[in-house]
Amino acid sequence: MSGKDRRDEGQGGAQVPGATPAEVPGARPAEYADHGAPEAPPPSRGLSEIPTERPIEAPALERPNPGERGDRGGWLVRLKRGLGSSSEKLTGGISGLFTRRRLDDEALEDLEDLLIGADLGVGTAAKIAGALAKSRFNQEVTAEDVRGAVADEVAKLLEPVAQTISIHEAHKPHVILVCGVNGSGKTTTIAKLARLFKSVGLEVILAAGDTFRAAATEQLQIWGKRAGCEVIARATGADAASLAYDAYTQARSQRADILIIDTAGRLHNKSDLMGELKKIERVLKKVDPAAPHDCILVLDATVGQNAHAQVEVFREMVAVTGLVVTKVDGSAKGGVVVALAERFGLPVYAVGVGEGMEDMRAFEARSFARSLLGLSS
Ligand SMILES: Nc1nc2c(ncn2[C@@H]2O[C@H](COP(=O)(O)OP(=O)(O)OP(=O)(O)O)[C@@H](O)[C@H]2O)c(=O)[nH]1
Ligand SMILES: [Mg+2]
Repeated sequence: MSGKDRRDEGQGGAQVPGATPAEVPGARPAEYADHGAPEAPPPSRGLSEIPTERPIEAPALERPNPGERGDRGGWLVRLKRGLGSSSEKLTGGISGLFTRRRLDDEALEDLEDLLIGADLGVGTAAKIAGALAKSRFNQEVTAEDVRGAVADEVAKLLEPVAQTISIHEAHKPHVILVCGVNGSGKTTTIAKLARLFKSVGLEVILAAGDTFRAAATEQLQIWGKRAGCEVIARATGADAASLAYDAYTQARSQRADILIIDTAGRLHNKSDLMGELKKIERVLKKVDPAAPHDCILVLDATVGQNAHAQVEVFREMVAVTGLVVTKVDGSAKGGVVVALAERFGLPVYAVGVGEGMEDMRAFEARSFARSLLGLSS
């Protein structure tokens, strides 16, 4: 099947569960009362940097200098290692196709198929092939030329989604709901975010909204301690929405800057659990209709094509504002990040490059694109 044939087939997303969330079990209506109109639109404080090779205004954060080898090398090496399997597929494939070859229709179609095979998505593959056709049609090209040109196009596609999370100070707290499937890296990402926010002097409270497993609460408490954040938790089996509501009112009364709410990992095809997530969102809105102010979907980069279904279904349930893509240091299927950018256009706030609290970086379009094509930055 050619790339062109595949273009009309869509991405084959999973079924969206038609969840009709029930009322909060054991809800206490008086406490769920509306706290009045939302405050005047808050000024946006650009928390401009997830720790990255770019300098950041973060007094407590060890900041890598832009030109310094240490961190830059470290992060790029991990990114390259992580993207290794996708990168090999692409670079090997391109080398196989283009040992001096005229960039005619057939060559473009072969390239398009290769890009689709590397998870970049049908739409992206067509765009890249189209851009190459425009600039180099019928020219003789080498594999190097093609890799460079593809990397440039991928970087262009990624640039609009390479954004940082903006914290609105006046929200007090800015509420971040974190969701994703089991084991995608939610709790670890929360720890990384907490550390980052604390490092720029913001008061952060964490809510252990994964009330299903005692171990989940303990895990967040350990991370909270390390990051120096209060963790609001309840007994195992407590209602997650109720906890989220109470955590929000408490964080509000304490004038915290940020509240990050962990949630249980849920399979996107389990409608009851997805309904529960919707319920959490709904009770937060009783305090402030604009809450949660951010809803981060955490995606494990190693899952490949399944990420499409995850984004699709979580977006049906809650207003996802951005993505954090984790395990980019593992055997990541990086191509899918490009496909997601093209298909959904959701901001990618950060990427996870390890299990430690410091192992999060800004998503940088050019570095990512060039690593994906096996090129040095
Ligand atoms: N290599 C690597 N491992 C990661 C990264 N992020 C998370 N992990 C690991 O992935 C595993 C799952 O991480 P968690 O943060 O517990 O994931 P979760 O989404 O909270 O999981 P559940 O609560 O069970 O749904 C842990 O072993 C983490 O150390 C990352 O960026 N890179
Ligand atoms: Mg967790």
